[in-house]
Amino acid sequence: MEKTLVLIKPDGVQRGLMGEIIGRFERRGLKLVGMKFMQMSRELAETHYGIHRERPFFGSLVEYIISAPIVAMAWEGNNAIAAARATIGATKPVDAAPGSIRGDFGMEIGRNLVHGSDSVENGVNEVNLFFRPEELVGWARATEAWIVE
Ligand code: IDP
Ligand code: MG
Repeated sequence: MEKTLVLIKPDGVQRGLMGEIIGRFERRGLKLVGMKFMQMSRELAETHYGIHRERPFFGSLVEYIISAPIVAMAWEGNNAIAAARATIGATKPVDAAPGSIRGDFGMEIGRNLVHGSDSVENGVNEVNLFFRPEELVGWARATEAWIVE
């Protein structure tokens, strides 16, 4: 089953949007299999965003993501990566569709509220970066047959 790592970034936490953001994934039908409230270390941030190391915004991106607590979540489902990315919206909030998290709550790319894995492979790697195997919870959801045919 596909897994995606979703982070509520420091702006989402500081603005009191944790419940709102979690609720959107929950209502969508994704299944929560891991969650922790934490503050990222610089080392974890530089690893997580390592692909952007050479980009001009890398320094400010790392400072932003470690500046306050985040919520790290692992969500599971068929096409979990694509479903979560659509719920999150385009990277630039001004381009994000209304109804998406970034389209409803964001104004700037450097304060875009949420992270979501962008491929199946990165979903696996990012979930493993934030969660030990024993921190992931396999559970039978009572509503499963009403969400998955
Ligand atoms: P994504 O979060 O939609 O997958 P990526 O291109 O992977 O977008 O970029 C990772 C994060 O880096 C973005 O969510 C955003 O916080 C930040 N970022 C990307 N491009 C810029 C930029 O041009 N200026 C400032 N921050 C940026
Ligand atoms: Mg990305």
